[in-house]
Amino acid sequence: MSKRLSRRTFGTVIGAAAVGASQASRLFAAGAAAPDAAAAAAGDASASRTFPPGFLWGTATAAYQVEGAATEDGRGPSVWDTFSHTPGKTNAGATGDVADDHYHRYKEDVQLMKSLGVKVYRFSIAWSRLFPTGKGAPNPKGIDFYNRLVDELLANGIQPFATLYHWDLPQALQDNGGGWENPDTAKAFGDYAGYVAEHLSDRVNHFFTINEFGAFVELGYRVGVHAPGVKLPPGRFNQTRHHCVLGHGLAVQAIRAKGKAGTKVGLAENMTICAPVIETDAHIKAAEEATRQVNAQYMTVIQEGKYTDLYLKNAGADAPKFTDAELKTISSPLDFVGINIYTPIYVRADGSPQGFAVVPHPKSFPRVASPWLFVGPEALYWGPRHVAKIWNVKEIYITENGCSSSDIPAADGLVYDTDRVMYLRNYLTQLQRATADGVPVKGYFCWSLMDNFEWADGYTNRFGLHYVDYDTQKRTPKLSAQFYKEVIAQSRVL
Ligand code: PNW
Repeated sequence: MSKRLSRRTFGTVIGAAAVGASQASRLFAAGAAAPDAAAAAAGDASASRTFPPGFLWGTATAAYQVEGAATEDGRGPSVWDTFSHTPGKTNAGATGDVADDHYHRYKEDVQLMKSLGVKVYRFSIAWSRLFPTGKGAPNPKGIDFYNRLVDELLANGIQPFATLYHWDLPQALQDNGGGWENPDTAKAFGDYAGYVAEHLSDRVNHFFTINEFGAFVELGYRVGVHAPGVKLPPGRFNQTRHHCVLGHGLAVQAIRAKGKAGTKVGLAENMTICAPVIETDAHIKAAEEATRQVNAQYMTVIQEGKYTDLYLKNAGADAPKFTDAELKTISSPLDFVGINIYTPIYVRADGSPQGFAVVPHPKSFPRVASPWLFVGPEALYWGPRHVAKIWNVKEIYITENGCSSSDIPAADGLVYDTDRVMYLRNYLTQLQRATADGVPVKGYFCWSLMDNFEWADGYTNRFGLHYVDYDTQKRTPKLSAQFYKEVIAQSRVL
């Protein structure tokens, strides 16, 4: 944050924490209940754990992970249908054919949200329901589903936040020119985005263009473990990255052109979060520079309108080809930035020309059920703080954060996911610290409302606040749902 903010809040935070400790020990010694939100708002010691007024609590899902109904009402196949139906690509051959059957059970799922008390819900729209082959004539039954969902959410007091692309590229676009390898896909994405804005922006005020370049492009087009399962050589791969950010920019422009006045647009990116190894000025500065450089191919070019010199230099002959007009489109101004945050990397200052070094996680670094998910709660402090400080962003949402767990129902049928509660409590503590320091985080979407199709991991590695029995489609709130419900009710870390 700015010097002004950090100096002003420094004393407040330290002061509040000191009072908080003594107040808490008095309360618990007396066996009293924890202080509630009213007391906190009145300046009680617990205020240090409270979120700002109007903070938006939510949950998130994505179309292919929950909807099912893969061939219903004219939906065309996406790259994830093809990939998951290819033997050996997903754990135990799992597909999203049925998933959580949310397409038919969305009303029940809205009630789960209502019971949690969320004010906002982030879902994604399946491009191939609206345009079965990615472009051309729309399928009216496609948008009908999202009309029903949006109306149901609003009728229950929940604001819809819609993501336009959560990885389910229409298969026809992949077959015809290689999907995002082809700049025509960026153009088709812009057209689709305009169509959605035209039809939903009377009720949906917030749109995210693309979810996680950092996952689907890398895993789908370089590593090949996600759809479409391609392993491109570096030059073609960097060009594909470029087409994806270009698609984002074209979608921003289309939403502005076709959406109702006042429609807000941003993205939901899993940028790499650079936490300083120790919170000294030198390491913090190194972490800020690292943030720009390690996110050069996506977030930095979107925010700054150019690729960093270091990115272009390292890519050499494999650097993407681009025009100034494309860079301008890519950096079209946004209303907000969404960041999906699960885990940090650690950065230290060093004497190298780039000024930073990434410190690899030791083998013993704690993780949860997903092997990539290292537990580093301070990611939820440094992520939004870097975005606000480096790019002067005024409206930030945490568009995903969550924890995978083994989640085995106990004898009483409930899931006591104390690991997820521990994870959320520690991450939210760091998010609250960010808001207390003046970082403009406006809302938080917990991933996920319910267990769902976890991509190549299939139905293992559950991330839900609700347990889903995939044989019966029964949803049961886990301990973490009870925890999150209390957090929301009091808008403070518990
Ligand atoms: C995100 N990694 O995916 C996605 O946006 C969600 O659809 C997904 O369910 C959620 O996080 C949990 O995984 C990721 O390997 C998948 O680093 C893989 C990675 C990161 C994010």
